[in-house]
Amino acid sequence: MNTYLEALRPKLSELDYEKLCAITNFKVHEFIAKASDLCNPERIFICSDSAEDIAYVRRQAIATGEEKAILTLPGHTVHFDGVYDQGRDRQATKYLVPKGVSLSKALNQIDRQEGLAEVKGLLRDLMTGRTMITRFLSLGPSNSIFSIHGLQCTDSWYVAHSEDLLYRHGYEVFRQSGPDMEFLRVLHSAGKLNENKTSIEHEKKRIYIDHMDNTIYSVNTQYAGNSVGFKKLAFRLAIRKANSEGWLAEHMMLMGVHGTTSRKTYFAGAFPSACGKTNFAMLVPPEGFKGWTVTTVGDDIAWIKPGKDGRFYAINPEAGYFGVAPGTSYSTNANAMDTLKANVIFTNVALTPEGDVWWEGMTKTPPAKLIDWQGKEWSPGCGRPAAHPNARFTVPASQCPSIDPDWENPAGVPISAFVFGGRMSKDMPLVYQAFNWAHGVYLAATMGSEATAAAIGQAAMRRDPMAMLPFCGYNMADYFTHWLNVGRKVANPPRIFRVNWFRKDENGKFMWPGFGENMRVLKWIVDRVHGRGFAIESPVGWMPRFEDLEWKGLDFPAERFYELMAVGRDAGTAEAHSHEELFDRFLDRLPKEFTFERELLRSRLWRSPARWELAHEE
Ligand code: GTP
Ligand code: SPV
Ligand code: MN
Repeated sequence: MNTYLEALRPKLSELDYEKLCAITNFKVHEFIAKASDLCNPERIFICSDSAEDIAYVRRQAIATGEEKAILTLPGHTVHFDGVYDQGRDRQATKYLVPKGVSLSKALNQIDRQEGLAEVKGLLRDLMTGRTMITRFLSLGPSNSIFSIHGLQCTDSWYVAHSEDLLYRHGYEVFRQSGPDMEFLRVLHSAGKLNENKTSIEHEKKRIYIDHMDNTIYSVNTQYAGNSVGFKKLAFRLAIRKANSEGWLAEHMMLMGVHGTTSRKTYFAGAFPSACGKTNFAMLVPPEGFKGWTVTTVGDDIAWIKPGKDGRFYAINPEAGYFGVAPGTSYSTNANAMDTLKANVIFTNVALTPEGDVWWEGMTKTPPAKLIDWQGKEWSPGCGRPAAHPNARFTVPASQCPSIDPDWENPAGVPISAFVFGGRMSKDMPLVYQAFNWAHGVYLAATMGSEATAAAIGQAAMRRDPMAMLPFCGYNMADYFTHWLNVGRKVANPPRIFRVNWFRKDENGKFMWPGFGENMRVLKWIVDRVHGRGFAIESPVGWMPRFEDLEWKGLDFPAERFYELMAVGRDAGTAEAHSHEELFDRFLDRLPKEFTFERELLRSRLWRSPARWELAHEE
């Protein structure tokens, strides 16, 4: 007799009891029983992959008030998070480590016993009177060597519904695989809610990662980045697993580009949160690119493994997008807008009097009256944004018109280049290519970016190596070494590029039109990858001349392009100097190559004129 199953029985319907019995993995029963013991829900709902169960979760999200149906858009709902719950919370997110162990000085960590006692204390009896929903999910396509499975227990129908849109169903995998299948575990409670069904005890928000037990605890939060365990929390566990097994789990979008003559070329790109991954992955080629197609594989996370043919292969472990709404419009990202036609949860957006959604940048002129993301009346010019800057949409990837035909290929897609880009309003050129793998890893590791709304309380300019600083659950220096090593192991590692769509002129205006026009940069990258594109050696890397980019359909003066590409010697030297500050934090284990690369950068800058411009080279 399985005592866990028997203990759970009184809280399960007959049908749900059967669903749970059909899974023979004893660890599943154990996790759910312990979660139930701790949180004390009134009942437990076992969500299978059936359409009926999935529809029930969505209906409950609306019935409980966690989501509201949008009357003008059938199939759409909206959910609001609390004022203090509008992004990933770095303060509240901690790694549990045993006594005397440190994963890294730079990480937020807490003694494992102490942390477990604290978070379990907060979770105790928190689901009283509520239903605990259990969701079985698969990260990655079915039958893929990449895929990892997960189980989340939550008292939030909104979270359970979001997971349905973002991940592949996994109940059948759990049912069919025997008693030994490994899986990730997440226990979440939204905690005390107000009358709007918003978590209120934000001082008691905790997100604890127990890598020793592959378990995540999340409490008193609803923001999906903190509560949907398989988004950025399981990602942290995957990063550690990748490190120990010789592959890469990255904060990257994945896209394919098909030109008029070339084969399809796949790219992986890391841009820090709210710096353009979703938009780049869904890029709509502008006029002048007839015959070119861009396809989307993923917009946030990529798992990358060396293949037998000397190339890297990547999959998207997710099956949906949790994308930034502000700035998304038919002119910036038509693919995203068309993806949003059905089955969407909007979060923290503004509502029109008709009950439709709106966010900054969605239309040129805002509606005359809105209810803002905090439920207050809003009119243009009132001085507040109507939607929160980190307002988002949650939507299945399969609805994206540009979805790549191979996005679910269990073997992944072959990667030809890595593109890294932050949000830099000064000094950082539009595009350049690394001289070699080690230099490329250095460029990626020193990536800087200006603060965005995706995380709470960021410094104005921060270094965000590979866009991974918020997520990497071990020493960053070891992570850099891991990157250098995986590149050494494959015969043909991807080429590495740095891009920056966000340089501003003296009036504070973006100098580069961005979005679809990024295709011009992308085409040069495709050309370089296939050994066709021309480049000049600059102090920072290989750069295209004006005539190396395709300009058909865009009136962009050469002088302006050269301004965008200029490298200031003093600014470059200051930049190189501040790399030192970054590396000091990880000094104990910093790869030697990084010291050499910094020295080489300084010497190239020392030899360059005060303002290095491509035009001078001609
Ligand atoms: P996360 O989901 O947080 O990881 O973000 P992301 O990297 O996917 O960023 P996303 O594509 O959602 O873009 C974030 C913000 O940057 C949005 O407001 C976009 O409109 C804006 N953005 C994206 N690409 C460009 C661009 O090429 N130029 C300009 N000016 N803005 C851009
Ligand atoms: C990010 O912040 O990078 C996101 C959103 O993609 S979250 O799910 O909060 O991580
Ligand atoms: Mn992200």
